[in-house]
Amino acid sequence: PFMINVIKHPAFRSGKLKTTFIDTTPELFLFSDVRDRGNKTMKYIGEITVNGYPGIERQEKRYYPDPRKPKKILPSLPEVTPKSILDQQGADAVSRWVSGQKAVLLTDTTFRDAHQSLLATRVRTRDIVSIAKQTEESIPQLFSSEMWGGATFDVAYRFLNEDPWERLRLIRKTMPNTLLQMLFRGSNAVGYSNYPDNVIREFIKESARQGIDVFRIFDSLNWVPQMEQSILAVRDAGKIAEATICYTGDINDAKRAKYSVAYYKELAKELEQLGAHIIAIKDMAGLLKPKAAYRLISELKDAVSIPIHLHTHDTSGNGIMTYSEAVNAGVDIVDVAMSAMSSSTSQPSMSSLYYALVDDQRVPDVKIENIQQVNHYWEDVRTYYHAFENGVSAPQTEVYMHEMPGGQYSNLQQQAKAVGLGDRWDDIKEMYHHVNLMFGDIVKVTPSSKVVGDMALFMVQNNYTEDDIYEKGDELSFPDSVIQFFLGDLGQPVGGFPKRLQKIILKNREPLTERPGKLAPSVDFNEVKVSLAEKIGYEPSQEEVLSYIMYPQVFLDYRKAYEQFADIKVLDTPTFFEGMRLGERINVQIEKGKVLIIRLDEIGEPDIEGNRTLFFNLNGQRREVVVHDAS
Ligand code: 3PY
Ligand code: ZN
Repeated sequence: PFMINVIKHPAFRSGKLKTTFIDTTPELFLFSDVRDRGNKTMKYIGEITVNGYPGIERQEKRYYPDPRKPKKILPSLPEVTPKSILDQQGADAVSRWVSGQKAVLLTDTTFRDAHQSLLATRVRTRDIVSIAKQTEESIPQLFSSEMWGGATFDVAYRFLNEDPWERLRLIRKTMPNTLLQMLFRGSNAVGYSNYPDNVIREFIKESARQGIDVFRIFDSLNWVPQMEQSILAVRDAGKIAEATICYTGDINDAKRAKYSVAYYKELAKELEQLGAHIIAIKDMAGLLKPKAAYRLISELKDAVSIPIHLHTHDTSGNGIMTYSEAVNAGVDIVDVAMSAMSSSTSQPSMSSLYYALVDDQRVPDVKIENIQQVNHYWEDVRTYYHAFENGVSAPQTEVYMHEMPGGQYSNLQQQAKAVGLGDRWDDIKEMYHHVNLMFGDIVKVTPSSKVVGDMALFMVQNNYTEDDIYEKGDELSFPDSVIQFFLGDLGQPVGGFPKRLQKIILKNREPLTERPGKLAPSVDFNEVKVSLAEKIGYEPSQEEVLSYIMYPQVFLDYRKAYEQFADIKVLDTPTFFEGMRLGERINVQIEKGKVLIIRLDEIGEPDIEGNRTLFFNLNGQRREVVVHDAS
């Protein structure tokens, strides 16, 4: 085909072909490059069209509207933005500026926690970047946009065939005037286990270099030593260290004395001492009831002099009321999401909060008309992800019983379905509550929440009761995450481990009492770089080395998929998840000025090996793709 193309070229036909032909006609190479991309893209589309997207049921592709975009954005330029203060005067100045604001400030979680909590973290870079510029223009007064970290890092590579670093760079470029915020799991960074201190420091340095301004640093057991290194690294990078208290229990319930107001105040003071610029209250399950919010925020405002940033989930349906009380008590910043991506297991709605406070002196300084237009986009885009909806369409007050974080709810449900326990979801929630008590009532958030979830699944799957664990525990092989937790690999829980259960689970192994990161030998980045280079065939960047350290197999699988399908983040989302309909035509812009026009003409019957031939038309030429039908 390359030769045919050469022969058809006007310069060749005119007979004026010179030896410099190749040099002066680079479009021929573009052509072969486009063709190669086309083949890889059709291979992906063929795979999805025939076999469906992994993890969801294969289905006929639906018809989706083009998402609505804001038509007329009302200008609402603030004099200064927190981003300009950070860049010009540093993190302490941002902290002071926040404290001086009368209106409550907002963080928009639409790009991170909202979809992690509603749609199993599946929202793709393309759908975020498409609205990023207009989001910034519509709400330039945001304190920050939470758009990275948590589960998004892992899920981007593992399920979306995307590079999370590239997502960060693209959003950074599109939203230059907004503080970009990430969720950072302290010693676990963006993973599920502890990493050596030098990995934590290097990860923060690289994320800051690529555009993160605010690091919300938490530890899944509220163990302060696990956050210290991260706070220092963020300060060294000149960025904002938002040190975090995870909220669990109920400060107004005398039976949950472990997690009292005094406990939270002590924690806040310690974190301020360590150099935090802001204290975050991370109510990851949405357990902070309205009156408790008033009390907690009031007392924390007295205890520390830095701003308080409140994060909650609306699972119970009480989120706006909790925020309203927190605003009365003087909270500085709250986390909200675009309405279409809010409520239930996600954050409360930005526009609901606006209207709830509209006659209040602390009403957020935003243009509601702008927010509503951006929201139209999300109303449409959310429909692309219908297969990942977690089924929670109404308030779930039983969250006060099971205490499952919003971000875990949809993921654990998927996990349960995957092991055939979909119909026992109510039992799993009940068991989750029970396991928490067996573990001594611990803080439950990634990764400690995963330990509780794994144990609950294990017990429900095998029909074990609590008594079974104590009586037969010596012969049982517990899930790895549970063993690691009791070994102290995630750190020390508040009040220590329950000794009897720890003995049963560890058998004869000795638990750690020190900080795991302190004992872990430093990683030699150069050594990793060399061994990774051998595996992927080129010299990796520092960000790739970091990704590989955190997720070795996931990263290698991503590279393999990339070799096979090239960069498929350019595909529109319906095609990405559902493939193509017969006769459908799509345009795929692979770069500026390079478009693949792909039409699916025919899907052949499977041959004796189960392979189907799909006939496509790529930019006017007929092409075949063979796909194995796994059904
Ligand atoms: C995460 O760590 O991913 C969370 O969102 C915890 O709430
Ligand atoms: Zn959250």
